[in-house]
Amino acid sequence: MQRLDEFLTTVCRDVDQRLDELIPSASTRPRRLHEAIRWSLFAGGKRFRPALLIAVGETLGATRDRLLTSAAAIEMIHTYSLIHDDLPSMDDDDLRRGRATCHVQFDEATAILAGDVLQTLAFKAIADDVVLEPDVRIGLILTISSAAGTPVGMVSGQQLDIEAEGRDASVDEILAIHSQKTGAMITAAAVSGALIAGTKSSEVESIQSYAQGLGLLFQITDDLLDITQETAVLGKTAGKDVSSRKATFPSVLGIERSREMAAELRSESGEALRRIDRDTELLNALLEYVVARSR
Ligand code: GRG
Repeated sequence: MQRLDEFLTTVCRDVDQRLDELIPSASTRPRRLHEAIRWSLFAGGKRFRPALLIAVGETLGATRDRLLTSAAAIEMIHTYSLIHDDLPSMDDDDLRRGRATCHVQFDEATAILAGDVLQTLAFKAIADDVVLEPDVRIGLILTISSAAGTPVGMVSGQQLDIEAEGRDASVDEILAIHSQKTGAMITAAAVSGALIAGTKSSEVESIQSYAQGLGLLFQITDDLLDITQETAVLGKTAGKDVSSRKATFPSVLGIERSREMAAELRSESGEALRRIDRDTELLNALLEYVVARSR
């Protein structure tokens, strides 16, 4: 869809520009830290979470100027999670976004610190975002910190994921792991767009339902791509879930049932969008994008 392609192109351009403004330059001391952050951040990620935040915000009437810093902050937290996920003590990966992982290119200590400081810079950027009213900034910090943390956020989901490795997991377990590990930040991105637009609570609830389905759909597609796609296209090691005996949707449900579940989630998210009295074409197109993505 041409409108989505154009939208994603402008989002990548604008978010990268804002990230460049918010992150210390590579020549700022300590240079190695800032080089490491920039190595992982500007490595060609899809910018899906910023795109979702901006798509929701613009659909609900916010200007891009109000959305960009929060979109960049969400991407900083996402990139920190990827840097830490790739560490030897976690997934021990050497390829991410088509290049060497941060700890391989630099060293483990620098990668840990780069991840840590991406998280602190993200919350500082939101707190400092003078185009937003103070109560909106507090709402964003609460929403995003809850989604990134525990007890039902990205870090708790990562812990559950590690604990489930190498053994059979139930459907309920897999849903808990992925709604926390991947879904929480995707939902927070969408809700943040709605908060910045000053949306009424009934619409925020519909956006939340849409994004919860979208988050699980994103993960099921990710699990299927790990089996069906090549390393060169993914930009990360294909087949890693199977070799590490990860708890994934296909490992628990099988490939066919995972595909059926993806179709059900797609339809439930579409239903949630129909409850919003706006032009939701872009948000629908993002659903299709997640179903059809190849990397
Ligand atoms: C280490 C605290 C901590 C959390 C790690 C997000 C995460 C939790 C781990 C990433 C591992 C992974 C492959 C998760 C599956 C779904 C996912 C988040 C994929 C990566 O996101 P994309 O596809 O990546 O948006 P790009 O590179 O395009 O940004």
